[in-house]
Amino acid sequence: MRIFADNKRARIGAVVGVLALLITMCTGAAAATPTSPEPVRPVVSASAAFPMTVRMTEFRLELPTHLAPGPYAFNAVNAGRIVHALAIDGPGVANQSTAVVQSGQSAVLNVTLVPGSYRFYCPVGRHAEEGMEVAVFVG
Ligand SMILES: [Cu+2]
Repeated sequence: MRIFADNKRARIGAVVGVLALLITMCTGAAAATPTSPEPVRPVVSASAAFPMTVRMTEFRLELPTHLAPGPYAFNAVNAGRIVHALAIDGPGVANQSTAVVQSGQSAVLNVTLVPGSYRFYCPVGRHAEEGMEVAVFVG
């Protein structure tokens, strides 16, 4: 019984050691990123889309301008008074867009972002030129 208890303690010690190593590795990777502010990070699972709200008004898009690579589910919320939509253009994403979103409604756009520069904009009328355009750095 005593041997079993020691074994269990040793196994717990090993698990704690591995976790500490993983945390150190993650921290090291974040510290190596030269840009600031720190990117908004997706969930740990590489396959699950990270939900992120993009607020649309006249004439602005509100979202972080620095994101970590990974799959995202952008929830485009129309908080304005007229119709808008969310479109994304960049590496691996060729002008993907939600349908037109009515005032008070929302639509989800699923895209996977890779390191590089992206343009988030509203493709309705001249809304992008009016200010509904955001450059987002992924990395
Ligand atoms: Cu718009």
